[in-house]
Amino acid sequence: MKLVEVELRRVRLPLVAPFRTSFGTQTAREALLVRVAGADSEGWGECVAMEEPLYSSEYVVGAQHVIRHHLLPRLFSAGDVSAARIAGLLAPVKEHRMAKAAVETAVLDAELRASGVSLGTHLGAVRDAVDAGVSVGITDSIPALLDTVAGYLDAGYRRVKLKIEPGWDVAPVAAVRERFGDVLLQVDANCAYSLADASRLARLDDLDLLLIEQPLPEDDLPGHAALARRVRTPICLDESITSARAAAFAINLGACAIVNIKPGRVGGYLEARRVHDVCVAHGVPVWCGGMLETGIGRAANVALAALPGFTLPGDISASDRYFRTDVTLPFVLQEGRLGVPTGPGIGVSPTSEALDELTVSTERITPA
Ligand code: OSB
Ligand code: MG
Repeated sequence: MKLVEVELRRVRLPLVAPFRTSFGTQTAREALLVRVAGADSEGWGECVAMEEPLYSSEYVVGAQHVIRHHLLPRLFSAGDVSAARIAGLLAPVKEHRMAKAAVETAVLDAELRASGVSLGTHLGAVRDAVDAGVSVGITDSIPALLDTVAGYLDAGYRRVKLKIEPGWDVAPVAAVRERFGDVLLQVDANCAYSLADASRLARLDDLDLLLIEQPLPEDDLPGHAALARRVRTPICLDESITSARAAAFAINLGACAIVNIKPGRVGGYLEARRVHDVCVAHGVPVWCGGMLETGIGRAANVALAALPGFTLPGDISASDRYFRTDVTLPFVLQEGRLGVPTGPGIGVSPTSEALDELTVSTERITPA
């Protein structure tokens, strides 16, 4: 397609409850939506960068700047762009994967809408619904955590992930295991530990966790490999996995036995599929991570999670776990699962009422 106009729309969605992790507390999701328009097609993508650069170096205002000033000029001057060519066209710009992913997704959505093919079908989905997991933030007390988890299990979630950090790990996780029996349970540290904490993390081994996600800093693959030799619980990487090549390297080093795939973190859904393929080839299970997406990003994540290698439930929850009002029609749990959209492209669009209510700013960019 030839891009005629690109709209960068910042939306702000209050969270139904604060979400606390080792890197900070979120009370709202400020998201960047990208709409691309061609002569007779349009498509949507969501940039998953957060408001501040605390999960990774990208952040929403920076992503908007890089899209406007460094990514779009390359696409405008390329003439006819297809999603498959975008990574190559944008390769001169270092990193900024979340920004690149949002643009590539919007173009891919426009192409698929024009040809009437769903993203799930395009990527190779083999399921029409995916198991929903829920990521539970750090709370003020163990009783508060137990109440929160009880609510999610009542709602039907099929797997629970607890955020941990030094000072909030063995005791709360043990309390959840004790109270809720054989629920599928895992933990996520967002880089908050060091190798010196290996014996502490090994105390989680008795709690039958599916995995420990990203215990050490993202650049410490040797540390994760050493830790993996000292704990029985499988190590899963999130922040460290920035590409299919990074995944292959980490797996070969013994730094992880499971991979969390987040399309934004690896530069888009096409690279995410390659990460999946590399992991499947190595016998490494994958699951789809989340970044508190609106319905736009969620729709695409559900499609990805329907690929065959996604054998563990993802951080893909219903809209009401995050927001009172989503930008799309809400994703709703059905027996602990979310249906894969079947319409063309990502299969959903923002509703104009929600956009009117939630938009903070709109920037429209046309080729010079
Ligand atoms: O590390 O997986 C993470 C949210 C924001 C940034 C990083 C992470 C998360 C989550 C929430 O764990 C996943 C979700 O429900 O979207
Ligand atoms: Mg994580």
